[in-house]
Amino acid sequence: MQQEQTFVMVKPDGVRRGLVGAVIVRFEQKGFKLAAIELRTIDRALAERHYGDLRTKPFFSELVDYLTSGPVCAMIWQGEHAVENARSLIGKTNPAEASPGTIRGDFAMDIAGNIVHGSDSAASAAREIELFFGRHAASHPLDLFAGDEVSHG
Ligand code: IDP
Ligand code: MG
Repeated sequence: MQQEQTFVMVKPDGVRRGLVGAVIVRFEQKGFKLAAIELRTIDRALAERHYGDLRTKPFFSELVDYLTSGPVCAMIWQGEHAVENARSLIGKTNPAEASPGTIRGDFAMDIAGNIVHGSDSAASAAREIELFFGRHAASHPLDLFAGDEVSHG
């Protein structure tokens, strides 16, 4: 069983709409374990670094405005193939194309307000975890719930 960590963030529109709980429930129901969580308002420098690969896009400054418009809920979720599983729970970037049953498919309509972020690769996850939670958090999956194997038989 390959344990992995991924970085997930409820973006300001999701926090504003009271969807932090709904997002957490879906990750817990899927079987992820929460490894870290923090509500914080991020500055433009961090938003620009987080979305650094989109720097040349025409919507980049609008994206940074969006991400800094209120508190975000930054989380590390851990589990089997966490990056891929998180992306499939979250759904396609454009909520209009995201399937019902996904977070974006169920809770959003507009690409500029798509509620939630999830890392797109293991390398992105490591980079984003370090960016938001510091170097010590990015090293390896934690042995969080050592008793789980026993309770699941
Ligand atoms: P992802 O969040 O599904 O990984 P990315 O392509 O990495 O999608 O884009 C990052 C974020 O930038 C999206 O979640 C969305 O908030 C925003 N975004 C992407 N494309 C557009 C666009 O065409 N207009 C406005 N915002 C966009
Ligand atoms: Mg992305």
